[in-house]
Amino acid sequence: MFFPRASTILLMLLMATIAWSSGHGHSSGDMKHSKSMDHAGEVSSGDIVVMHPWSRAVPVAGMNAAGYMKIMNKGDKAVTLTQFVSSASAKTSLHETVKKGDMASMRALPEGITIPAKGSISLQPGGLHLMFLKIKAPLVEGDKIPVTLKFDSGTELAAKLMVKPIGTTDGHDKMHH
Ligand SMILES: [Cu+2]
Repeated sequence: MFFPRASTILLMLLMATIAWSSGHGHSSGDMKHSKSMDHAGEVSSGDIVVMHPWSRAVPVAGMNAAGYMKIMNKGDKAVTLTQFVSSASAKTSLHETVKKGDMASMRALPEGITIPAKGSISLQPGGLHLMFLKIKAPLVEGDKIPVTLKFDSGTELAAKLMVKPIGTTDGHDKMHH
């Protein structure tokens, strides 16, 4: 009885491994490797390209978190990012950080964020950003947060924000520059 059972378990493990690797693109299973391969995290839909989507580790559920990326519009009409959707937080919002003297505060952008024709915008610390209001679970370095961006053109784009260490200010992986 032992051998058939053991081989069944082995078969299941093998199948799980196959499912895992096919679901993870060119992942070698090596964490260090997959991290660098996902450096860009670039995705596109229609005229819109999202580059380098990232977030920052947040240790406690219920806190807010920010998301950053570069968004390019290759089309010849301006497009407005109206909303983003994520299962990572109870609510989401588009925000801008505004500095007055030494004070930095955030304001919501209910009208969305417009990307000019043949242009791009950068969501980055100190400026425009996605805001996750009350995250459901801590954001852990190396996690990828699924986010769907919605545009007034009807374009929807699914991106994955790479979670960088606490304290990261530009999201760029120094190893690759
Ligand atoms: Cu904010």
